[in-house]
Amino acid sequence: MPGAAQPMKALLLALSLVAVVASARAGEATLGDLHVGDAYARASIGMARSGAVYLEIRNRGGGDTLVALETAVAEGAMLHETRMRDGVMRMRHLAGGLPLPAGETVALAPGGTHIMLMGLRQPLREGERFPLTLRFEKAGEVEVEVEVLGVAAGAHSPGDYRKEGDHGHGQKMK
Ligand SMILES: [Cu+2]
Repeated sequence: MPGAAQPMKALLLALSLVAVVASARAGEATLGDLHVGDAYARASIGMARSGAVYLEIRNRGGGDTLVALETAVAEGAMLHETRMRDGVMRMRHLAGGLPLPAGETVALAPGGTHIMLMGLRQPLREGERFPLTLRFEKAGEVEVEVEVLGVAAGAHSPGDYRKEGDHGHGQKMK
């Protein structure tokens, strides 16, 4: 049946287009040379008033800085870095923003730099999504849909500041 192949091909093409559109929406956004990907939050526990968002930003252009964040689900959203000091994990506000060097990918991950949500207005439930606005010093603003994953999501990720060209997991840049 030579005639049957064409409709099938058309159907497969349509399905793959749907898949592309869907993956471009969840947890991803593009603004000029900046691409935000893998944006997710961990589900909040009980009545917890804080949460954390992780994502990565690929910068194909010149250097920029992530300077501010805003979301409807929390009273405030700010950049934190996590550091071990005297054997204790401490979080520190990155007051100057997060530098995005030209041509590099900066990854925020559990145990490292993260976006802290303070004063949650609602619990973050697994499977839900919420919008987060990122403001860059030069590029301007972009909104990304953050996916809420499980409470321990990302626990095995390689950590902070992965650079492009650094292949495979478990290789940490120092
Ligand atoms: Cu924090």
